[in-house]
Amino acid sequence: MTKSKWWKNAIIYQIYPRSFFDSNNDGIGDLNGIYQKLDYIKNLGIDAIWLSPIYDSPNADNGYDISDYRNIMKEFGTMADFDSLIIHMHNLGIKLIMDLVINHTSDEHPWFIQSRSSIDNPYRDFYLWRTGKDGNPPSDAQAMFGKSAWEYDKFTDEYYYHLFTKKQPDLNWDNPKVIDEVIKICEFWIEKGVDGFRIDCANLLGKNTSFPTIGKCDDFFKKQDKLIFNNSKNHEYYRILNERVFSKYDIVTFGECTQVNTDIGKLYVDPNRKELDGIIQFEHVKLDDGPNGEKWVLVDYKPQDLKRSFATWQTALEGHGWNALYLDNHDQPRLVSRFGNDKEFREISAKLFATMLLTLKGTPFIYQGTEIGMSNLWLEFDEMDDCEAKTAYEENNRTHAQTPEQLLKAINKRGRDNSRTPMQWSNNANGGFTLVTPWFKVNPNYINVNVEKDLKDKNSIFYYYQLLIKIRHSTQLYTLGKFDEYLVDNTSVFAYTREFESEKALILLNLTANDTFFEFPLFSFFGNAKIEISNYSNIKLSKQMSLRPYEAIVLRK
Ligand code: TEU
Ligand code: CA
Repeated sequence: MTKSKWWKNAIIYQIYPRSFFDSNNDGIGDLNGIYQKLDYIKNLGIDAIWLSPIYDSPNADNGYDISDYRNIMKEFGTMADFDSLIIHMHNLGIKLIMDLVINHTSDEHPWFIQSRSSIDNPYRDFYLWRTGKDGNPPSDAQAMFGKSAWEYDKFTDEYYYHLFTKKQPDLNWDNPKVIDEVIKICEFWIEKGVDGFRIDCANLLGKNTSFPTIGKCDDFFKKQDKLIFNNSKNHEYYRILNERVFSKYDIVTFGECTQVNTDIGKLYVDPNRKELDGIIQFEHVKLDDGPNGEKWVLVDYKPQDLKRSFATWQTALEGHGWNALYLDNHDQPRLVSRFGNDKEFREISAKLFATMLLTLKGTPFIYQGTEIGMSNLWLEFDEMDDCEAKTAYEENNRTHAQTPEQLLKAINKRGRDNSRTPMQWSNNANGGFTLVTPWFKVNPNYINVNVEKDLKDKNSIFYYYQLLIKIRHSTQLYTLGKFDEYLVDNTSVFAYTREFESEKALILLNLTANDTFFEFPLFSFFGNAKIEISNYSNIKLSKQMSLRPYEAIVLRK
């Protein structure tokens, strides 16, 4: 079939259902809650929603541990609720992208219950089982959240492999029956009307299943590189999935690929290779990692690295594949706290990064709450929910790698709980998310940062996003235009043009909290251009120019 490229023009809104809106006051967000807020999402200008997992799950990793791919988690509602949600979305012209978690299942999935029951069970090979070595795990492979990737199972006296928590056993993609089952799951949801998939852990499915010894090395990622990241088998799987299911429908596939550079990334999304449509890569969300790729460190990212990272991906994928653009999501801290300034420049810096997100090439993903500038919060260890943070805490208790104070600071800076707090709808109790005690702490700043307030203020972050989206929808310039970078060596100002047929725009972004002087690029051409949008007023263009803290200007010819 000929596929339309609707997803190139689309602005996607990510919903983490547990924290979006609680419609029945049990403290947990749900599908009817999303239904009730669709007008709000439509008003923002959104074309499609990516829904984090809503399938049946014991919630060891908030739904990223699926126990039934064809049922809705009870707390979120029923299949009938899902059916009315998707009908209503489609009536409003909003498409639905489901999260496809196929690297692993829950240990409570019937396949795994069968698999662990005996060595000759037909489902045994759905997972990765190995015998231990003299009472030790089969290899020194480590899980993503720390600790061994092997869990001993007494029923059959063997170990199973899990890249995430021990409640998330990895599927064995070498088994063609696993692929057949995944294809059936895709078809089930496509028949229900979904418009695409965000593929979880997309570049981790294929593993080196001889599980060679990794040995001593401080860098977790380097260490596991050959074992789990970007195994060439992944490409084979996507070609099969593409041929047997993706290519048959007008759907989009975005692959979440951690640990890819542009050379590898291109392979997943080069249209000629017929694998995936778009790549969600991680380079820019690792700029504040420690020197050995550590997550729990206190390192500040450098604006020039952010520039370089985005420019590299923009250039490398030109003509070779499609980017997903994001600055935060349910796994990342809030963008204003991380890349901007969540104190005196919260609104201005939120608008600056909105400008960047919506003027680069690729499909922009806006994470719930980012459109009103929601920020990180402070949590004590006993208030945390995220399994990754909890594992880090337990591990640190064992190894004493950091003082508890250092670790607490680091988790509060980088942890996933930051983005998972309930959506702040109003300044009513619990931010208007629920009438009862919510499942998770609400950021206390909901009094000042909430949807109701933004909707009343014409200068709000919300309306700035709305305007940017309108602008992006009014032309093909920002969707298809070529990207060219200027002021490459400037450590503060990210400057680039987008060009499509006779249209051209210059984007000037001061990524810092300081006034910044620079030599205006292409002044003779853009010096008299119209200001398409800016987060400041009173702009005077000149050849020697200065930008105010987090100032963003888009000039259009
Ligand atoms: O994340 C996959 C992933 O690559 C992890 O490294 C993730 O970035 C982690 O949060 C880093 O600290 C996906 C999901 O987005 C995540 O929520 C799940 O926990 C994970 O898969 C397992 O399903
Ligand atoms: Ca509820």
